[in-house]
Amino acid sequence: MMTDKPSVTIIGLGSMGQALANAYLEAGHPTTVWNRTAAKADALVARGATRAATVSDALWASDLVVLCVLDYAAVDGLLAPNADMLRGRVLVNLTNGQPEQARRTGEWATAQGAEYLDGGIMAIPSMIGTPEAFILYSGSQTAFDRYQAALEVLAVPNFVGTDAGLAALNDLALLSGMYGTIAGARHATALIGPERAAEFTTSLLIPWLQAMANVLAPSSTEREAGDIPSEESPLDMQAIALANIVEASRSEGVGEDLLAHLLTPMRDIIAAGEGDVLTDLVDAIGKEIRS
Ligand code: FVH
Repeated sequence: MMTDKPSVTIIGLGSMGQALANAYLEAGHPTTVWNRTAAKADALVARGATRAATVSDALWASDLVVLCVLDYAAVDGLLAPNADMLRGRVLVNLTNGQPEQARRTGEWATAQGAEYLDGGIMAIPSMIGTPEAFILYSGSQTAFDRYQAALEVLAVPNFVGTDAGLAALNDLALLSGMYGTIAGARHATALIGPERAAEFTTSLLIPWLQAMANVLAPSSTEREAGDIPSEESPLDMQAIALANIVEASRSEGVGEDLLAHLLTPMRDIIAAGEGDVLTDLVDAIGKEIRS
């Protein structure tokens, strides 16, 4: 097949790697694939992908190499024995990890003669290739600029800086917000009970959380720009509501820990006269978590 689209290698064909490889095949990129469990490549090969017999062959096949495996132990185990194949490659590592792991891998790959981009995928596999999916990248700006069009095949690319750890940092921060929201939502549906949980989530919880999203803005000025007048939500009123949630959770047999720990900082702020609106609590929680 003749094409001017760059060849790409995908290493790691779990549920995310499969979606990435399918997106490249769909977009007409010559695509080479490798996975530890070789059978996971079968369907992709049937659609036109080239199967690499070894990691070394996979690295040899394309200048652009996308790595998406379970964790950094797997990344290290795959790359270290094949260090001599990295020269001249752009290595895009979309494996979830910590900023320091990304920096360390970036420094190591660069020392082998590769250009390194770390990435944080903000999507689930079925979202890959849709406008809702975005991927955070950090590391080599020149590699990002050279391959931006190819990266757009997967998701909207968002370059967050030349420090290779920044994509992981932003990824983990976004996931932290997501897990906190999920935990709060689970608490809400536990209070409602299993029979009504699904209907409650769709008709009430999701619209409520969407309507309140502006309360997250980091400064009160920005929150006011988002039309949340502070004086409408006095903190002493909120403290009573929060105490009611904790008491109701207790009497309904629902774990109270998730929200009970907010009562102390809230009462401290009120007692110290340091704030009198809900948004002051948001700031106080932010400071407490940082310290
Ligand atoms: N799936 C998702 O919703 C999330 C969305 C956001 C990004 N994550 C991250 O993507 C990485 C891969 O996730 P995944 O969903 O593809 O995960 P699995 O389906 O469990 O596949 C894991 C692949 O990793 C291979 N692998 C594991 N250990 C090793 C190893 N020691 N050596 C070589 N390969 C290894 C595994 O191979 P196999 O078990 O099929 O042989 C799969 O290819 C991940 O960082 C997510 O956080 C996904």
